[in-house]
Amino acid sequence: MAPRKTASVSSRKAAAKPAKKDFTGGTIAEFSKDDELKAYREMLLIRRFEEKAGQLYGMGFIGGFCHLYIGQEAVVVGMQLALKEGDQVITGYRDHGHMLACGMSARGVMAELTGRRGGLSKGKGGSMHMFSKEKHFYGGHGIVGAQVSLGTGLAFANRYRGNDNVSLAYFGDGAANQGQVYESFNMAALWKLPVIYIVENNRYAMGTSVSRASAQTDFSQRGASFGIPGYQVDGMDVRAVKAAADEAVEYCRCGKGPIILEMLTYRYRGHSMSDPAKYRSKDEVQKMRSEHDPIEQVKARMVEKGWASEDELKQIDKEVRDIVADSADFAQSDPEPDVSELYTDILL
Ligand SMILES: Cc1ncc(C[n+]2csc(CCOP(=O)(O)OP(=O)(O)O)c2C)c(N)n1
Ligand SMILES: [Mg+2]
Repeated sequence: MAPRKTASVSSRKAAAKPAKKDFTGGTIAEFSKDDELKAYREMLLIRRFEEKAGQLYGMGFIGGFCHLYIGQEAVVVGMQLALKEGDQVITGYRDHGHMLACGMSARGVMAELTGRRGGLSKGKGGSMHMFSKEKHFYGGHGIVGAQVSLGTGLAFANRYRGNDNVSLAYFGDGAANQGQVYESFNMAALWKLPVIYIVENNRYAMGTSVSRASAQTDFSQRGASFGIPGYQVDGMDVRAVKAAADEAVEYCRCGKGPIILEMLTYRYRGHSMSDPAKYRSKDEVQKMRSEHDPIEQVKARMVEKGWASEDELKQIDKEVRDIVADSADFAQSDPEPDVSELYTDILL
């Protein structure tokens, strides 16, 4: 068996200049003050949005499924920082963070959660099914693993059209065990499709830990038999994600084919809104929160470097909370779709 690779993509270039290492041994991007502030604001928006969504769910405003992304914010925010206009994103049902990172409006996402007219799917898709052609976001999918095939199809379309866009297909550690993932890997490698497969390894698929369900727990190696390179990345550090994203995007954009990034991350909340949480201890969750929280890491760095005072950070938090509060007000006051809309935009 090939030796386990634990370096991030960027470590391949690390020979010339010793770079700072994250806990996987990969390099981390140097962030300027503006980079840190941007990452902080965007991750905080996702965190506060999800906290509010959890509250609205508890109050009965959101029906059906709702999967929160709290804890995993650095993954989408770091990846998004490496994209250019036209690159596409597709993911599963834990999708609110991806949509906000793609620039879709907080109002549109929240109103979709509450099933209102102003929601991104006009109130008929719900938490797991939202799309934005304008922001190149292709969902939002409830069928575990299906987005991997669709994301491969997006890459095929880019190749066919001869543009240089890259598609990002996000999926979980559980989804990584689906058969269609490997059919996709085969085609993507065969045709050198520009797709980045991002495995968000948050250690659990519903209540099943990775070690109970996976024979090969190093997901970065899942493309080995197709010759797809893969790297593990500290998915709790937005700078490590950005460094890996930059190199993966460059690799795909210049026609070398698909690449896998395994993001080592963690979800703080339950799988969905009802989760007895018997499969892990409170200490485990608390340890991740206190030692690896992606937002606290940025905050601590900025304060230490004197790039932002506690007051300035509080002001950012206030601005973010205002956006979220506005989205929640809208999501409660916007009307539900008219009954006459029941069959519009629906495939029968
Ligand atoms: C094809 C299919 N099988 C099973 C399910 C039920 N299901 C929903 S989420 C989930 C776990 C997926 O876990 P993972 O891929 O690790 O994603 P995470 O929830 O951790 O983000 C399962 C089995 C489904 N929705 N679709
Ligand atoms: Mg998982």
